[in-house]
Amino acid sequence: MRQTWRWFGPKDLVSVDDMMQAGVEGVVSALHHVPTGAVWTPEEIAQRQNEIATRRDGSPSGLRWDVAESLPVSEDIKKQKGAWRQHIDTYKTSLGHLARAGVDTVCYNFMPVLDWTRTDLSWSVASGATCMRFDYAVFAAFDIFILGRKGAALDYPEEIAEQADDLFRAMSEPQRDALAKNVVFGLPGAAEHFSLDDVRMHLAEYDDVSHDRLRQHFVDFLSEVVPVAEKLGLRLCCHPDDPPFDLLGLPRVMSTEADYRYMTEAVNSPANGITLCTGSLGARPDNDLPGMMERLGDKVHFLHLRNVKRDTAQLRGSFYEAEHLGGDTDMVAVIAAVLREEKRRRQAGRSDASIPMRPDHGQDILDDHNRKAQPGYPAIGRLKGLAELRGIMTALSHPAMAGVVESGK
Ligand code: DNO
Repeated sequence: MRQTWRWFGPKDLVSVDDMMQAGVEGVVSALHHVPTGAVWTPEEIAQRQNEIATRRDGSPSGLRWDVAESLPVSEDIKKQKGAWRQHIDTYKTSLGHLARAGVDTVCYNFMPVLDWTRTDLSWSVASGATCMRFDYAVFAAFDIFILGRKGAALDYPEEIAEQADDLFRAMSEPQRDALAKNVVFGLPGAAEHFSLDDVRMHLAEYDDVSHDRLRQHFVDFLSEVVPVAEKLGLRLCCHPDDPPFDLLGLPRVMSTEADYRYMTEAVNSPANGITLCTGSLGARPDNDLPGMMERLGDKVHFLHLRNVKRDTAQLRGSFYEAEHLGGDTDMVAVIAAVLREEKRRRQAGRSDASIPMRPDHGQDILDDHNRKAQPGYPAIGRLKGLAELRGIMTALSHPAMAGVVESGK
């Protein structure tokens, strides 16, 4: 595994120098300031590469930009409305520019309107650390009462809708505003910043987009961009829905193993791959992460290693972002499955035998509380996650463990 680290660019409060001290081997970044649908130009790409390659004192960092996350897919492409054909051309152009610059792994997602969604960006756990949380009843309160989406109450189990009612009544105006902000404005690095009216307008645009239709639009998009990526020697990798179930009446089509199987088979190419995000997928108890890595591993081009603790056994429910080894996903089993996949690749002579991973998110601990970097991307909490994951990777890669890792026991 190649140990990478997400960097939001020069505005990131965690610097290139910081990530070097965390011992990372490569960098994940994006041109967040370029509006979705516009070309990532060679000049802008070169500038970001240069920023990554340079320490604060001007000396070389030795780091390179390995993964683009995300090259965003426009709403027009997802809906097949407006400028969608032009946006697909733009996407292909940006892929060409990235390939020529040597950035060969490109992550994206296909979630309508909202990317990852949380109700609390700073939720306290017993240790005094804070983390992000998705509370289903609080989210329902936002949807039914703050956003006021028509028919929203019917999308929730009765007891959740009742809890949402109580929660909403107990909230002060500032608390309601803060919740709306967490849900719609809290996305790290998002180019767009939505108001509630923007969200309402976007939702209305999806009135006639069912799951099947969104899935078809996704396949249409892949049919266009995957052959281009394949020729360029790129690896595209789709990030799962987070959380992995429908929100706000919008369809979500990348939430399960079956979804991944469908999309990788619909356009079968080594360039059409997966970002296995154990945190996003792990919010659903029916996603067996070690098994998914074992079965889909061949197509996994990028790993987000993160853990969540679920409140319930329901398919849709609340969860919080646990420590990397502390949640419901068996991280040791996932890493063992990754190591087996890497071994298969080495034996097959594949050039992508070392899969880039990043410690995804992290709890805010110690000095993170003062630094206040991007939600989910603290310096120390992430470093702790990386150190723990690295420990497992190192131990399981030791010759003494060879038999154990290979037998999957
Ligand atoms: C959240 C991230 C996501 C991810 C996109 C990929 O922390 O993992 O925002 O970058 O969904 O397109």
